[in-house]
Amino acid sequence: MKLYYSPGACSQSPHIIAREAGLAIDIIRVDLRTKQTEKGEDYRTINPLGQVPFLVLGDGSTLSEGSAIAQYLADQAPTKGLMPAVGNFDRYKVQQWQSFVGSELHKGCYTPLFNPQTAAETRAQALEMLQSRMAHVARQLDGREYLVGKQMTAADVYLWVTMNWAHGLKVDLSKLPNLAAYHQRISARPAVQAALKAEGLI
Ligand SMILES: N[C@@H](CCC(=O)N[C@@H](CS)C(=O)NCC(=O)O)C(=O)O
Repeated sequence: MKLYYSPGACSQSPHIIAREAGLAIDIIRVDLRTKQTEKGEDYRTINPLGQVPFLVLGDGSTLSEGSAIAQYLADQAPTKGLMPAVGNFDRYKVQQWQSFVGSELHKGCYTPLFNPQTAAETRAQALEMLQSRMAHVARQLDGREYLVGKQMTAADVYLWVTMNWAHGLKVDLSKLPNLAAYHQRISARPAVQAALKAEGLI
């Protein structure tokens, strides 16, 4: 299995899931600016969307969209609890949070914040929305260690990755103190540290 990634991007979420699940996976770095892989291939010939993450299985089948990739990888190791079983209501709660992170946080707030061409007013709106959506997350996490159930799932990993972006963009989440403990809890996991190291970030 090959996972195309860019250091610190949303592809880090399936990368961590693969490590948490103990799967043998080759990670291949993509330069998102030049759309070249570390092997010098034109990435668009592999994924026409030019985006990461992108998964290629041994038989050549491909999967795009981080949430789907994370679910697929998590389901390869069902005993790890990264994705609750089909039919368990918690599975849909994990999917709910994956959609929330993907649409309301990642695309809705962070994408305009990452774009240097975003107008100041739109940027201010995205920041305000991010604060309010993270306040919602913090309320949901009140008294809980993870978003769903008692153990970390694919949704927590995706949320954790986006929380790192807040740090990089100097978005102050310090008024939401339970988020710091949540972030640290996930950061401390060996698979998370291993993924950061493999991506050259520590
Ligand atoms: N809908 C995709 C979005 C993936 C995405 O936005 N990837 C970003 C990195 S976090 C990317 O590849 N950006 C480069 C580009 O869009 O050209 C998913 O959920 O996986």
